[in-house]
Amino acid sequence: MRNRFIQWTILIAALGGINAESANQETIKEDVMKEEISIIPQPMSLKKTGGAFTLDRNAVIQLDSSGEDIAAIGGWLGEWLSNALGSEIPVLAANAVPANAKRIVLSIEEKNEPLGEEGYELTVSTQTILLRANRPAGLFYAVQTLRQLLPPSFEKSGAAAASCAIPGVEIEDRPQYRWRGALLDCARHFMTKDFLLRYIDLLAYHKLNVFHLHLTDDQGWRIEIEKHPKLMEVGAYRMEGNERYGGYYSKKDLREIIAYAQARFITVIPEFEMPGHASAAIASYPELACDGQSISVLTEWGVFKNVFCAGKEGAFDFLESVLDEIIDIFPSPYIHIGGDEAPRDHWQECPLCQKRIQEEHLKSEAELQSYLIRRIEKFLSSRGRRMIGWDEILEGGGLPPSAIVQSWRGMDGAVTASKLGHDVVSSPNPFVYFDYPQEEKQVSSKPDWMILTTMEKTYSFRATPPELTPDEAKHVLGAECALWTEHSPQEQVDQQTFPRLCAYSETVWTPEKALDWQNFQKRITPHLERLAALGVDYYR
Ligand code: TNX
Repeated sequence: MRNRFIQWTILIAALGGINAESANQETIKEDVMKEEISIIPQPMSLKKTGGAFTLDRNAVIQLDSSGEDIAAIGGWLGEWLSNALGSEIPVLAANAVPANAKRIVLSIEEKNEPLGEEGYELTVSTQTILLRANRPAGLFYAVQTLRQLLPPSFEKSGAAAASCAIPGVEIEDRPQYRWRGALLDCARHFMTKDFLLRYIDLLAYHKLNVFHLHLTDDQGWRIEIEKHPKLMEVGAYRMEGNERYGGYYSKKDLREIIAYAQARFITVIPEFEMPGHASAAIASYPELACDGQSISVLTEWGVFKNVFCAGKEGAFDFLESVLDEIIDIFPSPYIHIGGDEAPRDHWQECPLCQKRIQEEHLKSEAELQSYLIRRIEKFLSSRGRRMIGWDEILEGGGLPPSAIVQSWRGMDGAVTASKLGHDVVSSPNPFVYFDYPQEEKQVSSKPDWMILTTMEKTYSFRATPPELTPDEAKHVLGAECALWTEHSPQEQVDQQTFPRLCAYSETVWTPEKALDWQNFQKRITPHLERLAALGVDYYR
């Protein structure tokens, strides 16, 4: 440990231009090349300024203003540094800091408009580290960057070093996109609450700000809805052999997850799938389907014909009452209603669906689907929320302009939707689909999955389709990567997510012209050490 610390001090000192006389020059050179400053996602601008700030037990954290956010961010940083340095780093108001103290200054001050809501400046000089942002989110991201200027051992619990030299830099940074999301499918496999909290920490570390929870599907219902208790009694579990497998999140769990995410500037967006991927709900309440036949929560993967009936008013009552409880739990301005992969076979044979088609002067089952989507959109708008759905919600036409389209079948949905004036979130399969294998050797056990999503492929992802005009491109809010978990129980999630998520984070944060795969490859190696220190079981 001590050896490692000395190496770090020397190499960081060397990076900063300090002459580490007593050290063996050969070793320094090698280490310097290995351990360049490497931040992921790459900041918009970074200049090395020489010199270094020696961080040790004498440093203090200075808060330049009062307020809950700055106190929380300073408090977190103070605890984290105290833990790593093995001695208390005080967090003080500006007037309580001794005149000649070495200080880490946190400042929230509206000054530099281009930094926007999420940008920040980070300056490291010999006596001071300054983190400044217009808004709390920016300050939070400045802290994430500062973490990456320190050795990976600082991420482990327990004292890492008594001191450490941080290279002199000037960083100015802000995100490329305002919607930088990650989807986790907790329906196909259930993940514990603690696991989700840890996942949120890892998203925040990569400066992502949307956590999309896929909560309902054919193989499980994962959200407590008081009005419909069978969703939890029946829908939340499936049989795996002789074992009952599943679980769901209580409202209390979800509120805790949401608050935890909010403290890390992450919005949690819930997804309630309709009209398809509805088997777990229909297993709980068969009357929601056209034929009313009872079914079991499914144990196989794929696309199934069990969809909500679009002819029965009772089915709409169910959808709306569930949405009301979801709205009550989730403060997110956006509610995801799925909308993908909904076969219309049952609707073709259902007298009530056919009656609805006639009465509403619809021309087809596709239009019946868009009738359902429009009705739900109207309901959500009446509750002050915006609807988001997968690109199938474009089918059948008539989608209200405020609806957001999430493009997953490649980028066609993104192009069509933004040309129609809808806001768009890009999630093209397979580029940002982390359920796909990352190399050939992973494929053998899943013969139908021959498409690879390598880290390089993910890095080549661009949220904005090149064919859009500048005005159309303004509709691209950003992107989401997705981990569908048919083949990934909780213990597999790290391997599927990392390190591809690191590459993805850069595509949504870093300005497009600064994206550079060669350069990223150099930075990912030290970044993997950080992930290891954080206990991430990344794919090797
Ligand atoms: C398609 S992406 C789905 C998911 C599957 C995924 C597997 C989307 C809207 N629907 O239900 O899990 O493919 O890659």
